[in-house]
This record gives sequence, C-alpha cells and structure tokens, in this order.
Amino acid sequence: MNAALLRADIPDSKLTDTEIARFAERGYHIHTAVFSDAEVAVINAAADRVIARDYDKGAPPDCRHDRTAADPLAVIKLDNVWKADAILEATALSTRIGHIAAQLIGAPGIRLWHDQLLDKPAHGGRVITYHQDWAYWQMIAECQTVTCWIALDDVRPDSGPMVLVEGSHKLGVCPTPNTYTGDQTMRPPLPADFQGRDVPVIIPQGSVSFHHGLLLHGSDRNFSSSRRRAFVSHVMSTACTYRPGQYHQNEEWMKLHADYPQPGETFRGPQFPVMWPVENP
Ligand SMILES: O=C(O)CCC(=O)C(=O)O
Repeated sequence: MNAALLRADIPDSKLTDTEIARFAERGYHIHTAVFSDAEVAVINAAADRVIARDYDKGAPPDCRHDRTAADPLAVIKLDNVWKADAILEATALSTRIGHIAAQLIGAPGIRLWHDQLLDKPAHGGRVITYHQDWAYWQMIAECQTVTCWIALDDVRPDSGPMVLVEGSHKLGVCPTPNTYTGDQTMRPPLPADFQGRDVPVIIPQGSVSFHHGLLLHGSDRNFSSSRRRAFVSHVMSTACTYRPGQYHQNEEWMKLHADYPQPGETFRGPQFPVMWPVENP
C-alpha cells in the first residue's frame, strides 16, 4: 500500500454541528472506520517492524520503553515513530485525523505534538492511571490539544480499554499521577457534585477515539488473550504557542533542529509537522 493513501482524507471526515457540540459537552468523539481493515493490516505490520527495531526511514523513534526481563508484561511505548517508519508517518500525520481534530476544537490548522505507539500484551500490561494529557504538556500554553487514539486491534471490555471520564475536561487541571506505574483506583479528587460517567472505549480496529486535552482517562490491565495495540497522534492547534517552564522531552527534541519557536511564538519547525490543512493538496 502506498503510504500517501493513508494520509489522504476520507469522505466522512466532515463533522456535523451536533458532533462538534457533543465533543464540547462530553470531551470526546468516537469516529468509526477511519482506517479500513486493509489499512490497519498494513499499519500493524509496520508497528510490529518498528517494535522489532526495523526502521525503514533509517532513524529510531525519539524514545522507547520496551519490555524487560524484569517486566515482561509491560506496555511497550514508543514515541515519535513517525521518524522511523514511512507507513506510521503517514498514519500519524493523516489528513483525516487532522481534519476531524481541527473541527472538534475549532482550530485553523493542526500540528502533530508527538505520536505514541502502544502495545499492551495479552494477559498483562500495566494499568495506566487516570490523567489529563495537557497537564503534562504545559509547554503548550493553550489547551488546544486533542488526543487521537487509533485502535489497531478490536478493543473489548476485557482487553484493557481506555476509559474516559465524560465531562471531566471542564474541571480544570487536576494533580498529575505517574501514569505508567500507577493504580487504576488512583484518581484525582473530583468535586462532590461532579456527575461524569465512565465511558470505556470499546471500538473496532480502525476506529479513532478523539479526546480533549483536559479529559481524565486511564486504562486497566489486559485480561484477554489478545494484544491491544493502539497508535496515538497527540495533536495541537497551529495557533498554540511555546511556553517554557515544565519539563517535556519534546523541548529537547525540538531544540535539536535549527528552526524552533522562541517563548510566546507559535510552534514551528520539523519536530511539529502540519497535518491540516494540507499544504500541497
Ligand atoms: O492506551 C491507553 O490505555 C491510554 C493511552 C493514553 O493515555 C493516551 O493516549 O492519552
């Protein structure tokens, strides 16, 4: 499959006003069939190559958290695999994802903040404690971010689905736990009158769950006999500006390039590729 095809838009990436209003109210949007089964098969083959350290672009991802002998059932987590593999680059930067995210937050354009490839093994995988993504991304001054979580395997109730706390994006920034070594029951204290329900993301492969930068979410272990892989594009509005202060590895990676923003300037440079609008359609 041609990687360019994976980047191309799909006919139903135009959202209705109702879908956009629901995102504002609930903090998430589920979009099914963003990638076809044939596309997912190609993406999964690329994901497994990269997990096995086979990089067709000749460079490694920015960061790897692999399984170890001491922790053989850990979640594999690789950051910025778009730098390592052309198929995963086309997926992470997909116009269909950028177009949907732009509409959800009313952004003039969308840049990739970073991607993340996650492989939660069968009969294992750590709990991912409830957290809000933007709480870790204070280097982005404006909370104009969306996490676009692509299911690479069918997600079932027992395979450690991501669980979203509906409406929690309206609570502001909560304390930030250590997400990958956490405890499923550990949630920030929520106001007594908070009514948000838990929404497990049970979706077929190729579907994408979009959530707001302040939406609380986490996931349990994988109790099933199948892997639960996901590929995540964390994205931001092209209007977002750089605010130094809180440590994030993206700051180091950004400064490896000659072109990067000064404090208060909008993000730019090769670390943060534009996904939407398409520059050369
Ligand atoms: O895949 C998961 O279980 C959680 C992923 C997550 O926290 C995220 O993509 O923001």
